[in-house]
Amino acid sequence: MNPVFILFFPLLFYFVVAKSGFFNQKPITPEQMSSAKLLVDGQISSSPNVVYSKTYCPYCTRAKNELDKLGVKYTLVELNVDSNGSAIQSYLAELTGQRTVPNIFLGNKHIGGCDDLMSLIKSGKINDYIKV
Ligand SMILES: N[C@@H](CCC(=O)N[C@@H](CS)C(=O)NCC(=O)O)C(=O)O
Repeated sequence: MNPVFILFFPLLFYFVVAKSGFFNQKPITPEQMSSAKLLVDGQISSSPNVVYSKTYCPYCTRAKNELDKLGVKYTLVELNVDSNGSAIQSYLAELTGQRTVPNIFLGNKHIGGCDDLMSLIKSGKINDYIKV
């Protein structure tokens, strides 16, 4: 076998698998989960519009831009910079059945992700959810 491949595969494994964080994810503690529940329940009941996002996620950027264009004010939680972001994401999965971001609530209702937001905008149904 070509020695380049002998070196290439372990390096590929290191960068793709080991660096992905798959093996060093710490389990979420019950305390982190209950504090995430308290936070999310509070946010989605006290603020009509909430977006759970990640700063590097292109779908999140698109959704935030569309809401900004519509003049919608929303509470923004960037899960990748929040110290309890993983627990919040897990609680959102329990609550909404959705694990991906953006996870969007408008008018105190869960509407889904970016694709769902775009469909609501396209159909005009977005007006049933937002009070600008
Ligand atoms: N169809 C979804 C796609 C969202 C999506 O794939 N988001 C990625 C981030 S860009 C995600 O949540 N990946 C899992 C994670 O970050 O935990 C939407 O329109 O919102």
